[in-house]
Amino acid sequence: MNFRLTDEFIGDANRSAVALLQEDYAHLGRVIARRGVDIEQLTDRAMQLRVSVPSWGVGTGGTRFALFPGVGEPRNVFEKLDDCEAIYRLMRITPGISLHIPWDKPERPAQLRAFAQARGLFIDSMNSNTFQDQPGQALSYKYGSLSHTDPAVRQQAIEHNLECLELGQKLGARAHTIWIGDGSNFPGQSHFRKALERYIESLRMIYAALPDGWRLYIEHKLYEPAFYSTVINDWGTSYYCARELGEHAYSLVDLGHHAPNVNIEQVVSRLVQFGKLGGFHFNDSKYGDDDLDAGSIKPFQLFLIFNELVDAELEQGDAFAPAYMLDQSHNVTDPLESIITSTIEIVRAYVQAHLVDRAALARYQESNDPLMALQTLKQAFTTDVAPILQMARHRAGGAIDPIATYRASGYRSRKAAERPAETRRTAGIV
Ligand code: RM4
Ligand code: RM4
Ligand code: MN
Ligand code: MN
Repeated sequence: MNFRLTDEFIGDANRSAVALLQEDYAHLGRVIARRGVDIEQLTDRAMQLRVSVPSWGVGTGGTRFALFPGVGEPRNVFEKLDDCEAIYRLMRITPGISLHIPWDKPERPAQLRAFAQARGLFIDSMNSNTFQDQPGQALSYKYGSLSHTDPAVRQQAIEHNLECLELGQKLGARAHTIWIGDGSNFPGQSHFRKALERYIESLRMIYAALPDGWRLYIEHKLYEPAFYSTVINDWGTSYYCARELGEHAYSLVDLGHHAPNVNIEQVVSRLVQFGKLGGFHFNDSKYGDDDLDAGSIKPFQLFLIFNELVDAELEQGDAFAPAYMLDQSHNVTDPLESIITSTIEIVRAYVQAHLVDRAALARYQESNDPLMALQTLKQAFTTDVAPILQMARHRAGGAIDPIATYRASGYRSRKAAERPAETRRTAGIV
């Protein structure tokens, strides 16, 4: 027994919403036509965007104080993919899945690959984990992994990453993301330069084994779990490492991994300019690496980031292909609902960024008219593009109102019956 969301159910749910959608869509089409924008082009773009879902985001996450699991939580990677399928059916732009190893390590990779394929999904990226010790592991990562002072620990961490690459090849993945928890808690504890040298030396070994056509993403983070310093603390360090390694290494920007008030859109612009923007871990935050839902706290920032991305996309065309991935921890919501609404916010920001009158913006920038430059951005940001997002989903076979459709399906209570709770699951960020 495995309840699945069907196309028929979604089609039925859409039926009652189509008439109003068409009205709203036609009206919005007229509004933006006045600005010289063709709504059909925006809808096409919304349909073509792809956002990857993290396998670890479909289970309830936890804080360092507690984890309050929900009902019907996925207990293994197959059940996580079942949940990803439900998201995909409703959204239609989320077929790519990021896996975390060893949390998602399959016994038979070919079986997992086929399981994903049968659900319209594919594994697009791998993530290594050297920030925890696993049962039976020979050496501890308590004092670091790829940058550890002991070469034997570094070797163990390198081998884990090599294993991820090998497994990823069997699963059909095309990218590998490395985030390490390495750093220090006290001044003097670690020699900054030596630690970074050791990290780069380890990364060279991993990069040398990167399969053809793959990308390596280096993810920085300024603090946590190390609270005084981290080895890959900021985008500059990440950029330097990516450049040292070679053309297939890129920087990955997790929105929650910066100090408060950092101008992330400018960081994005710099990485674009230097040809090293690999992709994103989207989420939102108020204070630190809060892993809240994308667009829930600072929607204008998300828009400004997409403003940079769309600017680059229009200039570089298909050559510009950063990976748009989510990385969130859902503590108080149904994780599927959070992933769905976060995906909607990402598409919203993307479509709004395409609404920016770039010729006018360039003129205001050249003539030093800050007020009108901001107004040009604000005009796009304040346009309600919901009918475009709804129409894009509808045309792709997804849900006009994904949350209402998901709730009406009874998916969560069906899973609660199918998946009796276990005391501790592998899903979720703790
Ligand atoms: C909280 C707070 C409380 C303490 C818990 C464990 O952050 O500081 O006082 O009891 O941690
Ligand atoms: C980290 C980082 C990584 C993610 C882990 C679970 O903070 O964001 O991307 O793999 O959490
Ligand atoms: Mn991340
Ligand atoms: Mn994070």
